[in-house]
Amino acid sequence: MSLINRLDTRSPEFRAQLTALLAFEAGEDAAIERTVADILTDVRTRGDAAVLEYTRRFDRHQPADITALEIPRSEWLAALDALPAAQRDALEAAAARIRSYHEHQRAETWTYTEADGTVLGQKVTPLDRVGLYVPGGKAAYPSSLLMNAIPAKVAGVQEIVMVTPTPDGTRNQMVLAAAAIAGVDRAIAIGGAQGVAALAYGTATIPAVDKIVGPGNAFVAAAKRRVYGTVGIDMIAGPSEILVICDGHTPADWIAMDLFSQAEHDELAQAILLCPDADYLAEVESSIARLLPTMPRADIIRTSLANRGALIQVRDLDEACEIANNIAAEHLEISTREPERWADKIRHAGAIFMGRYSSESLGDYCAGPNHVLPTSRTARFSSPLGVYDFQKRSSLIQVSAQGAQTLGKLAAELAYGEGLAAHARSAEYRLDTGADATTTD
Ligand code: HSO
Ligand code: ZN
Repeated sequence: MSLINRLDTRSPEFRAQLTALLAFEAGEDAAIERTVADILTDVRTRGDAAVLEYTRRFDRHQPADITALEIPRSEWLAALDALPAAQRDALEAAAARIRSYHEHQRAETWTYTEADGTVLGQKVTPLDRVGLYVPGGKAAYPSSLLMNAIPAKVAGVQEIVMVTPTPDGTRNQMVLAAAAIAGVDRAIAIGGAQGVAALAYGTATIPAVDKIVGPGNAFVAAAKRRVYGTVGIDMIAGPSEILVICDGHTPADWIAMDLFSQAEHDELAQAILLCPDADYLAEVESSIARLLPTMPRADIIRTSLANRGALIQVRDLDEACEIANNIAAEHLEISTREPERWADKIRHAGAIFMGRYSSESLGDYCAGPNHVLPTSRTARFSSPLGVYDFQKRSSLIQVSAQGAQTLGKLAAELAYGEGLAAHARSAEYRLDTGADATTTD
């Protein structure tokens, strides 16, 4: 069996093969949905007592009471101090770069004044309080904590409440250290649907937040979907994806490893290479064969490449761009000469890595842009997580006495047309009809 699927755009079956390769349904699991619905209701009605019970049951440890689940700041600071110096420096340097990148995204309040003195605008306000879900176990990535918390801080969010399950009571030290660096305000050792419920509804000890962000398992995703509306949520992430467009002149090992870098996340991750040069594709395939056994996560990579990976021969780079727009990948590497030329043609991708030196892994950790990106073709209509996800807008309307004349007539006309007389009269009161149109200033 070959290591990775080989496709050719010239083949009559190509479109069908590509569609099959891209198909990914997160799917709703009825049993999970029922369990989650019950947990949400229980936490909503019984608060802390329910949170404590579920934590004891699912996380297999016996906290004395709910307050024992708060992870005190002294513990995060100790975790930070205990980190090997090189790791701490790297986390801090990455955090600084992520912060300065996101500072460019901050939206500001704006207004403009019309000729008659009417002022219109938009006031930008950060969310008050954000809940950050951090998974427990092996997929607890400190880098993801930075990517979620820092934009919220840059937006001006006053309080970030992190929840993280601690299976068997074990706390991930690098995650706690990252929380200290990112400026998280509180950390609570709860997780699963009960953690999401506590954040959405609030309990006596856990404050209700306005938005919940961060990745989680199927229970967390189902809980987030269900509390949406009571609170805001971020996107529900699918498996990681990398799409590489290469002109055939980047060392084949580099590209093979770039494909591995996302394939190693998950058996369902997707790694695809588009290239016009058949010899180069063969070279990458031999790099894959040679390098794969050296990888600690070889099993995951092998499954991911065999099921969802592909080396695709294209007619030319124009066709590669067209296919890339169709795939709308989470990450797109353009490993060619003059990458700007091809990037110009890309309309749909979560992040575009341009040139042979821009490996996706740099974006995952420290280039600066966010690594929380639209997956499963949602880059067609959505964007990377950013400061704008933690800011909201209010419209500003300040109508001058003169402006009220023109707008009042317009509004009244439309309001009578809709049969809404109070609207019309309210606007007409402010028309300068002489009689009692007096105000105090
Ligand atoms: N590539 C992942 C993010 C990540 N990579 C975290 C390493 N750590 C998002 O698709
Ligand atoms: Zn990654």
